[in-house]
Amino acid sequence: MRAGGAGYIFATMRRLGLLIPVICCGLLACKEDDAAEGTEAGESGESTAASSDPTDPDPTGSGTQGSAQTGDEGSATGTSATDPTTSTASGESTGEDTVTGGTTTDDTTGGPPALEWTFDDVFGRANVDDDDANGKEDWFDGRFDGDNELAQQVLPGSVLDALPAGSRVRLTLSGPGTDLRAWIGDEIVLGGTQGAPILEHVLTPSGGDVTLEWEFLGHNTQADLTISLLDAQDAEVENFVAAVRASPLITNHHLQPAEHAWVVAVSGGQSYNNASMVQAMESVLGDKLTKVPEENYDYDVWIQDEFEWATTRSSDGGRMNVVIDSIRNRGLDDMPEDSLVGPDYVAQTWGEGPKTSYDSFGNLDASPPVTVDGVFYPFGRIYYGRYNGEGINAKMAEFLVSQEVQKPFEIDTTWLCVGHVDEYSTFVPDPSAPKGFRLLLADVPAMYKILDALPKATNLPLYNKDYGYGSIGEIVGDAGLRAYNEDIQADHLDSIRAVFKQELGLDDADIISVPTIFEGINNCGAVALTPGTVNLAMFNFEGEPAHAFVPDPFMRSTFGDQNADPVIADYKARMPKDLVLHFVDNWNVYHTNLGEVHCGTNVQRAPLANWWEEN
Ligand SMILES: [Ca+2]
Ligand SMILES: [Ca+2]
Ligand SMILES: [Ca+2]
Repeated sequence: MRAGGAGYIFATMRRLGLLIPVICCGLLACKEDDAAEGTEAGESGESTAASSDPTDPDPTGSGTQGSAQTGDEGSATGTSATDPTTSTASGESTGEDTVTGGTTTDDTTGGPPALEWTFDDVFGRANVDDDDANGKEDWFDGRFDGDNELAQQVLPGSVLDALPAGSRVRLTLSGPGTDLRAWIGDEIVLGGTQGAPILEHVLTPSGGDVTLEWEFLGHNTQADLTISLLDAQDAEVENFVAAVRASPLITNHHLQPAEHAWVVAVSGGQSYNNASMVQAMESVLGDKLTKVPEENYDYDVWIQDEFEWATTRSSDGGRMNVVIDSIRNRGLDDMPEDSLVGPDYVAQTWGEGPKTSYDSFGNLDASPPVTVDGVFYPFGRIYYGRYNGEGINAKMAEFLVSQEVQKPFEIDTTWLCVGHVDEYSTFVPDPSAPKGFRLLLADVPAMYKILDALPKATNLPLYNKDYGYGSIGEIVGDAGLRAYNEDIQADHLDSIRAVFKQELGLDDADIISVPTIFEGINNCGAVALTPGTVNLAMFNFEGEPAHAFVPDPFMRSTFGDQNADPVIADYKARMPKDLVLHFVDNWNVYHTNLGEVHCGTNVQRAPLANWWEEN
């Protein structure tokens, strides 16, 4: 059976009459019983009407930055993939399809070389950027010089020129015909154009290569191209099925090298000032850190929440940098358009309607590569807070599911006030770990174990100022707080741990428990009381040590002396040795405003694996 709803294409390659099934592997993270994944999320119905005419001066699909997406995967392979088990039973016996006319004959007779009727698959990327800076997504522009999102597929002259006289080549497209198209020169020969898509094109070889240039409307668009050899009587004597696919949109995980980082610098006096944190980052990152001016963006420091970096890549080496722009739309809303978007850089939005805190991208993350029940996910798996229909916008979730390769899973953040997955989880690289990483998970008993062993008289000036706990003793002696936290562990964190283990194939050795206790906010939910040290910024640049910027827990009397902080000492002992830890003051600007370092930073990362090679 086929897997993934669309990803696997059994191309039938007949060579000298032998039927050889080939799996064209562009899709990862698939196995047979994944077949239902992602097949319902296509939105081709919305995208096709507006997109079909590249010369249309005012396509209504200009809203496709975000809404026009992949085709109906259900039909993408439904008509063309050849099941090898049924093909062999169809009566095509050895020798039956031998091409005659001089190019091919049976090896046993010692004739001329066999015709190899095989062609390259196409692994491109959607043309969603604006290379010509005309304010219009390039798919809607038609052809222009400098548009680098077209993927070439060459039908080699070495094959075409050797065909018997009178031969022709028929190209048949099956799949979401309006969401992709093939050009020969300035002519669209297949796929989306004005009116109905062109599904068939017959060409007469006239010497030399024929180059198809494929263009895609949405990410992860998939189709099959059947390349048939017709004899002088137009009878089919050979065919080959090539996969034609646009890159899925792939989000980043923390094992990918960082390329650049952003933080919003604020300096609103003593009580609203992150200068020491920013300076600590700058001393390590230098010009790889952009300090975003607060005044440009309404003093919105939550840059993790406004956008998420992702990439699409093509097998010709091309890369599109996609800023998934949240529907959060607070102060930083314009920042991607102001300073990130340009050729090969695009901002796209999925989802609409009433936005909630769940739509911030502190609530969207991806694990490092994992193997789960024998299925390898080379790009990890996406996870986001969504539980019983409450969580990240359904359209956003649907889109991420439709990209298939990072098979998302939902996890519960509804018990939190802010409601983001980064409030209790993150991943850090660890070369010494069995899987090369550790999952950090917030853990209540681990914090009480530290605090219960400390002198109760230890003063806690910052906790006193903002939470009314003047000492360690006042925290550990608050029976209500302890009961509340024990419930959080039993009711939420234990099951979250189980979900991570199941969905990512982890065991306890892969997980580091990170001491954290929460407080409850009336009619809202839980927030970290002790700074959420899972909520860290992972800055790991190629060829440099991995630096983690972690909220200073301030579990001490004297601010300046981090060596006197028992929570820091404990944290250092738990973390991977290769990680360089920086404890930064995020108390006033972030912690007491219900976020931490991760919420206040954003990182662009380099892709690692090639989706078209993995299987
Ligand atoms: Ca354009
Ligand atoms: Ca382009
Ligand atoms: Ca481009």
